[in-house]
Amino acid sequence: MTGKRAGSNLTLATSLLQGLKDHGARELFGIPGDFVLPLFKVIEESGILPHYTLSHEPGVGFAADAAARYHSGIGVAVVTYGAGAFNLVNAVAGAYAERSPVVVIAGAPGAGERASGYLLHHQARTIDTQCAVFREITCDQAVLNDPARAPLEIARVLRSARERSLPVYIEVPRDMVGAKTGAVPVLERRAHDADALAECTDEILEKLSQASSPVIIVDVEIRRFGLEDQVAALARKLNIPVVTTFMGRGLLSASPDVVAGTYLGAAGEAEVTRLVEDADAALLLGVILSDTNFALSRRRIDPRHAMLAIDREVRVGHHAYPNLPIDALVEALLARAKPATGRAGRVRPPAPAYPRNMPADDKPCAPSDIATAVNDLFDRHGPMPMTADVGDCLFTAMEIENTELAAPGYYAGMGFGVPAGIGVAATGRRPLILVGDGAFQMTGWELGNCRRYRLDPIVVLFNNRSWEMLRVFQPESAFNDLDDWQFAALATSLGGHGERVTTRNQLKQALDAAVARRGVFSLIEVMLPRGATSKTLARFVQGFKEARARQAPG
Ligand code: TPW
Ligand code: MG
Repeated sequence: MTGKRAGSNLTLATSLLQGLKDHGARELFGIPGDFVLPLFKVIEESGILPHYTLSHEPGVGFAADAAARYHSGIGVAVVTYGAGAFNLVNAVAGAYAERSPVVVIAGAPGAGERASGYLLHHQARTIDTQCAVFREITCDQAVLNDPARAPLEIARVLRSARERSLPVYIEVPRDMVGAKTGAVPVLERRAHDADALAECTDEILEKLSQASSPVIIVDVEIRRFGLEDQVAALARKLNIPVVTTFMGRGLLSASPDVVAGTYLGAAGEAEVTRLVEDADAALLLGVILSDTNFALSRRRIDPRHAMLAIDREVRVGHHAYPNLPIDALVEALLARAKPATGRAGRVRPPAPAYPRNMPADDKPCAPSDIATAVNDLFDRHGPMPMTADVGDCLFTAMEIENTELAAPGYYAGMGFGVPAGIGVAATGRRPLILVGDGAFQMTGWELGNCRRYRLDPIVVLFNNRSWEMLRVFQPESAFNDLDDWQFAALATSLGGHGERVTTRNQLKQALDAAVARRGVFSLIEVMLPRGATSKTLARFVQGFKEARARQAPG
């Protein structure tokens, strides 16, 4: 534990905010309401952490989630009771699914109001229904109704968020905000068994050394725990190629020498698919075993050859090692691995050929042209951190050089891209946001908050006037046709710059101009024909239909 602040005259609110900061929070996102107005007052006046208010709670949740992903630490969402908190449920469910440690700070009625005998505004069923709902989608909860116990409760919950890399829930009854309390300690991490770790490490290293074609597959937990450089070092030492999952796209962007590409099964590069499906030993680090990651496998990874570390547990074949944190495992593997000699040359995978040199002509843009144009842009100006929404924009992102990316590749909740990009911008970096018109209809309005905070994300909006992702599976349905909302024209009234482009030359010019334009958001609305998809989405749909046909009875 760190020491208590002597002679503390902390209130519960200041102690909570300082505790969040001491646990790695760098900013807060929120929307006030009467049940959190007193807390927001302290947030604003104490200045302990910078705060960003957005327009709709889903955006708050996505921004906090993306900030957590980019910090490899916690993100914080502050909302009012009931109407505010329930609006956050979907974003927190997505954060749970994708293992992003979002700390939900929710207001609640005070003790006097609880005893008033009235139903309270924003109450759904019972007063505690809010907490019950969040219990399902968070890994630990604290209701701060006792100032004496609050510091330890907060400390336990924040430790849970960091150790499990999952969302947590902290409820602040509004009459507790000014209560006197102590400082929030930073608790020591829970111990793991050193013998179990050594045995597990040796078992994994033995299997890898026996294998003739091993592979390391990485997914988001290695980023959540800040392990990308260590994993790259491990791959180099063992001379084993690394692939990311679909969800893990963007990992190890700083170590292109070890990354062979992204595993997309039947929809991916044949060489990458072979690396995974022909492997006789597969070390899966932080991998979510989801359908989006593995449903297009032509051949499943043999469980006897698989070694999986996720959620503080390691499975080696049929052996399970509970309570082994992935960071301890990676550290031990790196320390005990002997440099491999037998497999010389394997670690340098063939560099995937991402498309480059888009002809800047007057031809209309196709989705994959956007990937080419972004690759060219990054070549000219350096890579930018990215966020993407669900839709063809996410598949197009697979054709962009492996670059830092936050996207809902597993939970697939639409509306993530724009507010997530705002969350990234709040961390001090300038993101490139990829989003479809359908998703933009959901949360694109959040861009209107950029001017107040001088955030200047670049948004590339794939406008096909269509829910194209749905159309590819069900072309006969007319409901997939959307209207033309003229998004670029809205940008000025939202405080940014908007431009509609239809040709490849216009796209290139607009991207260059956006990079040069600082201080306001830039919205590049790329008009795409209905029915056109990126090459990757076309392959994905084809592979998906084949997989479905294989599974169909009869
Ligand atoms: C919260 C279902 C998945 S993809 C999609 C829908 C409606 C269409 C996306 O349209 P957009 O992109 O953004 O124009 P594109 O490339 O397909 O044209 N509600 C939520 N999440 C999901 N995933 C859906 C519905 C869906
Ligand atoms: Mg669309």
